[in-house]
Amino acid sequence: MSQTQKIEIENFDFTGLILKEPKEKAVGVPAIISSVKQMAKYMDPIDAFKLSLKINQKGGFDCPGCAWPDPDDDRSALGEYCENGIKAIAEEATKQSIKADFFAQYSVAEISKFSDFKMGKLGRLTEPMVLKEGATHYEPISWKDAFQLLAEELHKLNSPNEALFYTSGRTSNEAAYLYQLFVRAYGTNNLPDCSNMCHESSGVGLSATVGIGKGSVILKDLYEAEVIMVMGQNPGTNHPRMLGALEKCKENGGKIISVNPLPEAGMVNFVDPQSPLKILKGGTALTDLFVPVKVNGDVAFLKAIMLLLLQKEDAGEQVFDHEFIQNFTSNYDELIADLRNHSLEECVEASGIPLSIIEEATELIAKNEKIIICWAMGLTQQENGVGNIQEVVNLLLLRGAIGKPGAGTCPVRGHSNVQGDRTMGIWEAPKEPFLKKLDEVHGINAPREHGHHVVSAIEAMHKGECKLFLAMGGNFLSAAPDTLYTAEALQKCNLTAHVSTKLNRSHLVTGKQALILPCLGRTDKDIQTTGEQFVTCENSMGVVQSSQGILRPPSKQLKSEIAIVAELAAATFPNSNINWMAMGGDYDLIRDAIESTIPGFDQYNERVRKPGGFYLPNGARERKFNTDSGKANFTINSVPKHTIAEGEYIMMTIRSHDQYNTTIYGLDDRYRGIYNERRIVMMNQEDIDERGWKTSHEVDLFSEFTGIKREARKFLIVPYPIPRGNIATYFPEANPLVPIDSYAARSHTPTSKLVKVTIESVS
Ligand SMILES: Nc1nc2c(c(=O)[nH]1)N[C@H]1C(S)=C(S)[C@@H](COP(=O)(O)OP(=O)(O)OC[C@H]3O[C@@H](n4cnc5c(=O)[nH]c(N)nc54)[C@H](O)[C@@H]3O)O[C@H]1N2
Ligand SMILES: Nc1nc2c(c(=O)[nH]1)N[C@H]1C(S)=C(S)[C@@H](COP(=O)(O)OP(=O)(O)OC[C@H]3O[C@@H](n4cnc5c(=O)[nH]c(N)nc54)[C@H](O)[C@@H]3O)O[C@H]1N2
Ligand SMILES: [Mo]
Repeated sequence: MSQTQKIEIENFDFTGLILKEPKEKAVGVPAIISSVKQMAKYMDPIDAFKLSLKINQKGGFDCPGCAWPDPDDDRSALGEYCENGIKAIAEEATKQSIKADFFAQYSVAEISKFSDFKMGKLGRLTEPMVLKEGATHYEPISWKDAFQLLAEELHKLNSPNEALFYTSGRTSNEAAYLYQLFVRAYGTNNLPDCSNMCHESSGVGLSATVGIGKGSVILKDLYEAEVIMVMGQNPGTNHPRMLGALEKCKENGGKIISVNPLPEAGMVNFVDPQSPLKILKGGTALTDLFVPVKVNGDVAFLKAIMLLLLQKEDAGEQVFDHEFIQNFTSNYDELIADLRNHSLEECVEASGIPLSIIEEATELIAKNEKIIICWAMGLTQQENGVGNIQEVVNLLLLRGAIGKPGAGTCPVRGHSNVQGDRTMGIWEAPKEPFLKKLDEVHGINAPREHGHHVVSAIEAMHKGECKLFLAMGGNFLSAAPDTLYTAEALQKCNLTAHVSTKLNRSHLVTGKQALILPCLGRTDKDIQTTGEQFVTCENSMGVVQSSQGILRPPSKQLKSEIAIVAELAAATFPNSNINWMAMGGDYDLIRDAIESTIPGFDQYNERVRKPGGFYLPNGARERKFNTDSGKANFTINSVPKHTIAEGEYIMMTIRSHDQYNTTIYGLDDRYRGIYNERRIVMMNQEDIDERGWKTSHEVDLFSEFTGIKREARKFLIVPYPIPRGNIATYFPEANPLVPIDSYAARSHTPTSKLVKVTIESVS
């Protein structure tokens, strides 16, 4: 560790809490005003206008916000945008930029004192920088020297498995494919990615039950569904365009059930920003039934529904789809036998939900055929994240609600190309057929031994087993669990290097040496030796589309992620059989290689040039279940039990309305009525009263796990309608409390929504 470097993992200053009534309506005029303000403040007006016409349009660029799909035909002429998409774009296409003089002026230790919000507002990174061993300041380095340094450090390692190659989910298909090819040609499967912290539980649970790690529905199915149950997701903030789809469902007579410990604004009432008439009318009440589940009460809730359905069956009413169960599933008898071992009372109690509400939900599920269940982090970031997803599948299978119009599974992805990155082979546990193809197509000898996921990668660095960390995007330090432990782990590396658009905390807590490699973003024009390029992405529903930026990049020194991988590979393997530089200069060649390696990409270059792109094959959608049994599998998942000691609470760490993961756009959480402060704890009023505290009371938070006590200091209490015994804080401020060794069984996803904490008063 460099002596001069202090571990400054957070900025602890309060910014001045203001509380208002939580909103009942999402989007509408305030959202338009908020997004226009954001664009006007940080972007060049002409750039803002050009971009607003191209967001998520056919032939435009893919919004770097979320992975929600674009309509196949009826795209809004105003641009398929949303408030938070605009914020994501304004953050990237900002007119501010950071140049070498900034790094000369401020030492790493000084920059570490900036808040995440302030850091983001510094603007785009513009030239490659190096932090030399023992140095206090970053200094400029040429691209050639940067690649040389990385190549030398890679060659110095005792084994390729001592290097780690992280990916965040904004990386295009082409960049992801080339990157994993480079990593496997180098000789390791150490490809941890943000998905490990995100929807990994969905991938594992769905693969085991329905044979594909992705959802089974397309956008049209949501419009046609009779019931959509949204579980553990806050679309008003994180997938605002999804609200439009839910509204269409309602207009067609569908019902929406929202299962969440919090009454999230977007789910209560939605005003379509693209419809002036609807804005005037005041919008649609989206949620028909709000189910205030306790944190981690979802398996109990789903089992309670299944028990009530079973009671109906026992009484002679046919509510299970026996024909479907007979023809397409296995393990039905085992599931029913296990269900009979559970009592309804036990499940109702563990869910925290009044029986009457569960009965209402059951009626909706029993009376309707076309059922979709959508979910996000509330289900995946749990100890039993995989069990949660498998239980969702059990319910859908009992009702035959998969592989037919208007029905199926809908995990709503986070990063705009996180699903595509996995399709391209960004995975620590690749399957043999993929590796075999890679070997054939590129003449490499891809390693077969599985590599590190995020949690084991951090542990391996901490133990000194991994010494080089390269990140393709993201903010590993702040996104990972157990911030202090992760900081120590990164500091044990010889070299940490980040391909990034913006400065973040991962650039400041480094190995002995560090590199910042600045790259083009989604909105930037990308010109290579053979001319202007486009890239492709896969959205949450398996549609592959092109994306082409239109703005002049903020600096001539920026390279595309693809060019960076190509040049790094060429520097690392001077005598390679693979023509890395040719692929870096002409992305069509990478797409040709993808077509040869990965099923579903036939005539890739041709089909992706058609407006709207193409759908990837999806077995579950056609009731072709690619599992060992060849059928969809019912699974047995136990109801989690939590022993909560006196004074302990279960904490979930969630996103505010003004952030994109670790990027803090602003300090307000408008829909929740929490303004100008992020260091807050949402807590039930009765729990607050029990402690004798008042609003804004200052507290410290502690978590104890496997004998280690962790802390996060300085938070303010905010009364909020949340179940008793549960509290909520924001990610990443509360990440120091998420224990490194607390993760979901089988998916290794950190339990960011299930952290046992105690709260202590400061005064
Ligand atoms: N604007 C914006 N958009 C984003 C992001 C962003 O940060 N900002 N992030 C992107 C990424 S990477 C992702 S993964 C997604 C995240 O999208 P979400 O999953 O919607 O994000 P979170 O804020 O983590 O919200 C989790 C929700 O689950 C609920 N919840 C917590 N615990 C439980 C539980 O035990 N059971 C149930 N039923 N609910 C629970 C919380 O109250 C909250 O409403 O959004 C993507 N889109
Ligand atoms: N406690 C807690 N922890 C969590 C979560 C939680 O809910 N609670 N959520 C988890 C989830 S779902 C996720 S997905 C992870 C997110 O983990 P990450 O994906 O690692 O984090 P981000 O904050 O999205 O990364 C932001 C950085 O990405 C870089 N960047 C942005 N666009 C580009 C680009 O186009 N190219 C390149 N090369 N770089 C770019 C910028 O430098 C920016 O600072 O965090 C996880 N951590
Ligand atoms: Mo995510």
